[in-house]
Amino acid sequence: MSIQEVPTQPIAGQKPGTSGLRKKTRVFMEPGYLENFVQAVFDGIGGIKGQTLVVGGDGRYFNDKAIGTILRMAAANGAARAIVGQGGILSTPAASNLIRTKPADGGLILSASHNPGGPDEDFGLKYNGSNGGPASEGVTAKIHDRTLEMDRYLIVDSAAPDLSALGAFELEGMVVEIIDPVADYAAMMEKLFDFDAIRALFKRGFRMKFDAMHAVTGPYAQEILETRLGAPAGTVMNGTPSPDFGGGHPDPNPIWAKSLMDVMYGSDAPDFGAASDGDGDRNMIVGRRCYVSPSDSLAVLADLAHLAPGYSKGLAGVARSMPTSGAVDRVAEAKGIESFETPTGWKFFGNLLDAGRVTLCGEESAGTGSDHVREKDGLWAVLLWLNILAHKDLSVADLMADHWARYGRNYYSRHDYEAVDSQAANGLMDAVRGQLKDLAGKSVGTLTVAQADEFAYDDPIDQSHSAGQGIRIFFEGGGRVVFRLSGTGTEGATLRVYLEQLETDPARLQIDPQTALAEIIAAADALAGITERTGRDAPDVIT
Ligand code: VG1
Ligand code: CO
Repeated sequence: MSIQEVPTQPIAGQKPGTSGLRKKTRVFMEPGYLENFVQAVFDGIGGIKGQTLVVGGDGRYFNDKAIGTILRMAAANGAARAIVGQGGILSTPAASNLIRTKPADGGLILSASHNPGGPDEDFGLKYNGSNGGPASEGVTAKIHDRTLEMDRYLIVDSAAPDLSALGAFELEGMVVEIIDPVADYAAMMEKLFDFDAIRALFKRGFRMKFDAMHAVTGPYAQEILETRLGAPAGTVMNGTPSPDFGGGHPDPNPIWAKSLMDVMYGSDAPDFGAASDGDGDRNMIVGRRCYVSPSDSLAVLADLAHLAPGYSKGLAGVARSMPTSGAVDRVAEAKGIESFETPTGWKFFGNLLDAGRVTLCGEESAGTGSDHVREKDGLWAVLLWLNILAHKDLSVADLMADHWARYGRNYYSRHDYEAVDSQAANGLMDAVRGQLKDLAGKSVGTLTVAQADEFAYDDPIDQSHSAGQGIRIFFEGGGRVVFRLSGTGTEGATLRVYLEQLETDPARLQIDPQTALAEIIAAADALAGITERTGRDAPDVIT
């Protein structure tokens, strides 16, 4: 066996963010850059001798080459087995499932999620542990500490096997098992959902469009929706993964999934539309001329999940990230189950899921999932919606109207200011932070502040403390604004402004969200001086 020990030095800035390490692809391609980080992961988790690892990614540019390097390094570091999706493809939830069921000791997922792909776009890598979920903050800190003292990495000389053929191959003492990326995932979905009822729904003429956005969910959606559930051919659009996602942003929101929105708001709109992101963990839900906000989707799923066989016993509890609207809390309250508020990022749901305290979780950024894996899961959410619609026989718009009539409506929107000068963004956050302690009772425009703080979280399971997780300002009358800087961007800073207003007046449940939120939007600008500090007079993306 020929293992090379390559001397190296720490590389500045290899600090994992909300969801692993994300950088420009060209940065990842610099000699030794990927190698340094991968070795820091292996060292940071205490070595991988004798371990089984799952490896796969969303198929973006550099995915296959990076996997080759990772396999050669895993072999050199003494791993026993690597399970790899054919062609290097694995959606994030499929990878999570494989880690849990094979079982494996952990996995490396190559994706920058909803960020665009290509030589001049973004790349990313994250480590998931043996529960199938993103590394905790503690593990991430150990990996980061290790990046600061890197001195060598290990790699074998032999080339990694070609990823296109299924089967088991040997790489200098390590077995590389190349598997069908879809089969195990599709089997799990068949167990959770009433496929007969969904099949019957399609037979009755129900029409849907699923936009895979040229990303990883194409093959999964084709197999599950068209082959197993009998949806007509052509239900899946943009279904072939491409290294640059057809030149778009694989971000399932009304801006980037515009072609789907056009279909859903067009004259011959189908009953149901959905989209998923680069790595398959997010979802957008849209009915005929009825966009469902991710926070509302979470609330509806929590309310009606018991209609699916996998959740027929009801839910242990629910969790949402702090910026997500309180709509799901209202459902939890009515059902008498626990609800938790965690910082942004799926890693914070892991302990609650492992402990059996929650069954469903979600984020305003179009992530919804359950205890079936330890990642958010785009297609899972779509199938749960289909299962619910199959039983309810209602249009999405009518289902939403029923939900709001019962629970009230949490009007919601997120305004993103992208690639803002980092200093200006930090200055804005500092300025708002500086006002916090005197804000309660003050009026801002037409509103009065009820309470203001900077969100910190104490994990109820392991008591770990996470500070600085976003600034929240609550207004009298059920309004809220949250200011937070993104942890997944690769250029400057992204300011996220999350806006929410609860409405319970039955006559005011069908207003355009930007109109319903006008006072909150004005208050956010008055508090933070967004225009003045960022030089932007409008957000880059409104979702
Ligand atoms: C964003 C979202 C967050 C999500 C994260 C990873 O993070 O806001 O809710 O968990 O992306 O999602 P940030 O720090 O940019 O706000 V994904 O689909 O990249 O795995
Ligand atoms: Co994603």
